[in-house]
Amino acid sequence: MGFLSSLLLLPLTFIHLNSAVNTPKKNLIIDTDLYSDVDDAGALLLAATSPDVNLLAVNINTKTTFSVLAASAILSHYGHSHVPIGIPRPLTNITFFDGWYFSLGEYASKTAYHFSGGKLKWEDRDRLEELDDLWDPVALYRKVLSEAEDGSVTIASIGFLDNLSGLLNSTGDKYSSLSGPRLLSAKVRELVIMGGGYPTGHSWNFFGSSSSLTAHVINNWDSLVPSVPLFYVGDDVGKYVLTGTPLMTSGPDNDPVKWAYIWYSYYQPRASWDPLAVLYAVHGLGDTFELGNEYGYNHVDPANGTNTWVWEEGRRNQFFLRLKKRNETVAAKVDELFLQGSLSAGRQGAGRGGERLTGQARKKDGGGLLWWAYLSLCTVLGTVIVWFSRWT
Ligand SMILES: [Ca+2]
Repeated sequence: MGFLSSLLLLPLTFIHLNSAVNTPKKNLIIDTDLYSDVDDAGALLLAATSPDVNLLAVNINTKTTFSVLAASAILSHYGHSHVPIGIPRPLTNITFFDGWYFSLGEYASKTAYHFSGGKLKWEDRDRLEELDDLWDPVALYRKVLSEAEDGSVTIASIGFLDNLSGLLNSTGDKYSSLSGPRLLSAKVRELVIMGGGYPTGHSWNFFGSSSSLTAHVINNWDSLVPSVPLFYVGDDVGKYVLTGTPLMTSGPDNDPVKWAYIWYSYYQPRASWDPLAVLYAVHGLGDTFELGNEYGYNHVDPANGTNTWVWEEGRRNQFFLRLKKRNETVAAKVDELFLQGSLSAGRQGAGRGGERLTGQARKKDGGGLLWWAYLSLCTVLGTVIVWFSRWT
């Protein structure tokens, strides 16, 4: 087949790609500690802008009003103001302070204030607990799961496991007569947990809130919910996948996650623990991940949150992931998705936040448009090259 004939077939290629996009979206619930690290915001960006995701709910597993308001602002910016949000009570007004490195900034309150266009508004921060729009996380889990198609939901836990522990303890209610474990068994396809080290580790997500609640979920999962596989994205997987620079330098100026990264890291790229967990939750292993084990299970010490992999051949329901590619290659992929998602929201006019930012703080986003034009050109040229090499 000649080169010109191949060019004529290009539209068919795009029709094929389009049909792939029309495959059923993945039902996803995110459980996040959007507060002490900005990679949660990056993970929300990926989930909210992926064409392959049907975002059912976002549960917060800290107790600060700023986490809720920031989540609402981010979801609203990407056109998902309808997605329900849950958080445990009572709420606090505590903000993040970097007492480890004394180098990281606080972003949740700034995102909440400067991009307050979500369903939950900055002006309502003192009466959030009274609002029907703010869910109890266990009730939200139960409502959303009860309404979902059987075996269709993926849960991505990218913070503490307190809410999931509550769900496991829950009993029948107005949403479902099933207990928490039975509801999970009926509705959930897989649970993805960001946290731990493999084969052993001491992870913030496991000890930072409650080691005993983490142990409750992980140590009892296979007996309470044996039909649902559990996948771990360990601390080592995303630690050296440094991302955020293209978003910070070239993302649209009205994007709350761009600003969250700037406020948190001062233009330094950040580890991608949570974005990689969401990437796996949405796309599976793909060409990015591989399984680190064939058998065994995770055990968490309820006293201190330390985890250890137990190599038992008869247990084949839990898996930890490894990267299949170099850290830099995976980082480039995440950065591309960050920027594509950010720019797509800007083009659709979904994001109108950031009005409170001063002119001094804002920057022109012309670089973002140039980057998008460059990506589009690369896509077209890449398609032409593939067809040329295949058919000539
Ligand atoms: Ca997190």
